[in-house]
Amino acid sequence: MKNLLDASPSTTLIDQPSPDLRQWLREVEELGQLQVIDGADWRLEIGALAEMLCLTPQPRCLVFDNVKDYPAGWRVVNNPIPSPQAAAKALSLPPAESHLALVKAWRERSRNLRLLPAEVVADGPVFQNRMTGEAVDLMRFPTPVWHEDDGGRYIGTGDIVVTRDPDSGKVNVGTYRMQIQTRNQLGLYIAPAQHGRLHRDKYFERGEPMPVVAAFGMHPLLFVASGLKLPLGVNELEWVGAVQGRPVQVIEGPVTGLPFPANAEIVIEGFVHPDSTIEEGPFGEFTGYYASAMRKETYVRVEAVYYRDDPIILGSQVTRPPGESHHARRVIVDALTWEGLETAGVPDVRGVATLPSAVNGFIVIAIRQRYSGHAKQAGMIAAQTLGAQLGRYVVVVDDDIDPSNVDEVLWALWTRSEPAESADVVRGCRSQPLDPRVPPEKRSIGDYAMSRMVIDATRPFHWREQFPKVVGTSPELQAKMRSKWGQDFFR
Ligand SMILES: Cc1cc2nc3c(=O)[nH]c(=O)nc-3n(C[C@H](O)[C@H](O)[C@H](O)COP(=O)(O)O)c2cc1C
Ligand SMILES: [Mn+2]
Repeated sequence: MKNLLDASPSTTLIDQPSPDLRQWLREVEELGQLQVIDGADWRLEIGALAEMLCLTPQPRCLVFDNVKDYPAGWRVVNNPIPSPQAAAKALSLPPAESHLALVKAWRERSRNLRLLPAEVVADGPVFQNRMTGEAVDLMRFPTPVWHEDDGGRYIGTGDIVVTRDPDSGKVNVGTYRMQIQTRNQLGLYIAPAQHGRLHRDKYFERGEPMPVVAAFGMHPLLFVASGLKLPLGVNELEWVGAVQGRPVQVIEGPVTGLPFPANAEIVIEGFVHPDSTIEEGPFGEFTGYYASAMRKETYVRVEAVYYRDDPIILGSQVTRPPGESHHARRVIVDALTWEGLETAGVPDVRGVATLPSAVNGFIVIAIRQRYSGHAKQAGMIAAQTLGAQLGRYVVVVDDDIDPSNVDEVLWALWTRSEPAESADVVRGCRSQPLDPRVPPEKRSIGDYAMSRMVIDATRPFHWREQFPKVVGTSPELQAKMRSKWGQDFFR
């Protein structure tokens, strides 16, 4: 199926090339948020520095150059979208002051989003170098060993993996981890229910290998989209085209026919064969735990590799949260949860935030209470939205609380909830194998359902007017202080 344009909105910038990772790095440099690090070892040092530098007050996008054992210019990037400012840029939104402002701006934008088919081109920078057949050698790239107990080198962390549904012909792009096993074997872990996994199951049921394309190094919006649970059937390349207002330029791979960005840094083509497995893992995961022991997993037999001159691997140091910034993705996920609440008819939602320290295991909803039961309704529904995939806790707060501010949320939780009355547990909700708290006996039978707690931390509706008055300098008095002592005084 060709991804040719059937409709192009007037705002489309067809004559311009799709932005690539290099252009993005220049933009981040202009923001003053880029840091180049020379001389790190691919064995653990890139991973350690990436983790440690994400914990600084103002984390930057890191570019590792002159990696030990590799030529200058063959780089590894981490934390490509280091700040809310950069997130706004990546999502083509005007700069916004707060997380909530970005979520609101995104909700406006996404209402008019129309998928934009990719533009197929014959050639691109990714074809500057190639290795095929026996010449394929994945060891050529400065792939890090990210964590001390990892089972090997993971070239696929900030990757995009392209597959096609053999029934509908629809293309999907997902981020799934890829471990280099040998010079032409790439481990590929796709969790159950992922779109790429549904594709794989269909090919395997027919006894056929699954064609796969993966790119390492591309504009970070592609990585954002690829790590997002967009609806099944949505081609993430078309979604990126819609957000950027111009089609993503793709090449259809000579081996698989699958599309990949023409200006990607490194691309592989190959096949996942049924009944063919290799040792994969362990790997330090985003939950903050090593997810799985070394075990048998399917892999890609790589038939061709294309790469640009001086290729750049886009990595993602997945580690104990908050880790690298997933701000752009959070904006979209929070907007989706908000949308879900409105679709279900919950009125007066004023904010939604997942807290970075708990990935999507802790969701906060702010509402303006309208009736008794409103808060619990919002919490129960939010607990089952797509945003709550690895959900654990949902806390509902009044709209004087910024749901993205941990201090405000904990204060509200402590002072406005009463554990014996305000919390409810829902059992048997969806979780997944990466959830570290799934007990061994359930894990062994493939039962990953876990419980969720919904906590109403709003002022109790029926006596909210009698709730003690909040202490704090009023906005008016704050403004007066600012104008008297000057804005800089409060930095
Ligand atoms: C950095 C990063 C690494 C990820 N690694 C994996 C992985 O190894 N396996 C997996 O199944 N999902 C992984 N995910 C989650 C999926 O990318 C995400 O669920 C996405 O929705 C998958 O795309 P799909 O919905 O089209 O299947 C990762 C996400 C990110 C952001
Ligand atoms: Mn998908």
